[in-house]
Amino acid sequence: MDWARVRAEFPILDRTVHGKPLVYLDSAATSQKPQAVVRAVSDYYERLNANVHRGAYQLSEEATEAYEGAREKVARFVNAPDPSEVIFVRGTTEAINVVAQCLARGTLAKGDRVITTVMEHHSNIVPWQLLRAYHGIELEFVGIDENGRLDLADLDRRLQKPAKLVTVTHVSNVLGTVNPVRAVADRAHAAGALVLVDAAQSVPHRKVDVQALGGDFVAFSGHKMLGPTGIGVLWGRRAILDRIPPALGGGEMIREVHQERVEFREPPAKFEAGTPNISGAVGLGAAIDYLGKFSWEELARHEATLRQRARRRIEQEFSDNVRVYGPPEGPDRESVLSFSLAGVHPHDVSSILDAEGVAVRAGQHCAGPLMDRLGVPALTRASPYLYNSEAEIDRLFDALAKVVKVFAPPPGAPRAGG
Ligand code: C6P
Repeated sequence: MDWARVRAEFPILDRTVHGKPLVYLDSAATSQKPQAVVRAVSDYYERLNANVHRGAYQLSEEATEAYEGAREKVARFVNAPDPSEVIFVRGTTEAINVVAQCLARGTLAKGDRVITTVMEHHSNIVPWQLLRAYHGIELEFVGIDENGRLDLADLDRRLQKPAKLVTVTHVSNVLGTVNPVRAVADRAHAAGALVLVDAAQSVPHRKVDVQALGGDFVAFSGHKMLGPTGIGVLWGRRAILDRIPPALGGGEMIREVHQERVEFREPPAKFEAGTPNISGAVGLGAAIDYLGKFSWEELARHEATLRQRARRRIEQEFSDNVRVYGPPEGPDRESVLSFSLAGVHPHDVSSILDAEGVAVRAGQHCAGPLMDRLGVPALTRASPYLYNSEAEIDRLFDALAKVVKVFAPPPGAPRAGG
């Protein structure tokens, strides 16, 4: 694969910041979009725009076809048994909140146990904390080991008592750990619990097959996988979707409404109240088509090359002052590279990198409990994707060398700024 040509398909990557060519290394926060996705969205508005599922006219039928076509693409992309199991939502956060609200209505009751993990993003913690506060559920956190891997023995211990749900991230947005979701799901199911998988950080980088993962719900966001913002997916097993009540009520999701009675439509409509993000779904479909141009293996090889470059530079030049978090290179390690630089706050690191044109994220990464567990206030995170090059990884570390110079002068040297 000619990755330089791939990069050329992302117009934003041509721009400069602070007079320097942009090096975008924050794709775990949101990915950039190829021209094909931008064009699909504008094309939708230029040629197809109408509301879906309502109009008895051609334009609405075409918009509906485009929207439902995107659903079918998503279903094939994640190997869902049926497109009716694919619910369009705003993103991972909304998907998990929808599950929480649906389960709060009849499945989870006061005292029921929900098990999450300490490495979750806030979007897989706070919805459950809300159920704890307002519905009286109990919430527990599975721990991690020194390398940032999930402690399966801890999960087993917790599953010895009845639990209703185990909810786990497939890939950590901070540690890059790829969790053994199938093993977690099998254990949880054996204990009679449902399983939710947060696939926000895995779907952009590796084949996610919802059937192979073994969960009951899988959530992910379009904007991290080259698609537009404001569109995401909740996949759920049809038998469960049939059984649980909807989270939101309104138009589109009903069969009949009378003063005393309401009947819902079948999934997915039951879970999609109101006018959906039609252009977003079309853009997500275009992102899936775009990703389909690469094999997962060649994408993984490219990302591994970038990571190896980063690791080499760290070992050779920063071994004294940079600490990388998460498991070592291996099959259970994904792209994100979170690190601390001795004596320098991550916000200072990221501002100096920004001045050099390098965009990374600094802070808690919406993972407060994980920061507590790691005993750090914040981390700097570089998260490359398919459009990045080894030369850009070098730009990151050349800029980091400047950070070191500014903040950590060798003993005896004058401090920067006098
Ligand atoms: N993580 C990051 O910089 P939304 O915002 O709904 O699209 O995705 C939320 C979310 C859920 N789970 C995981 C594992 C995630 O990484 C994210 C988003 C971004 O790490 C923004 S905080």
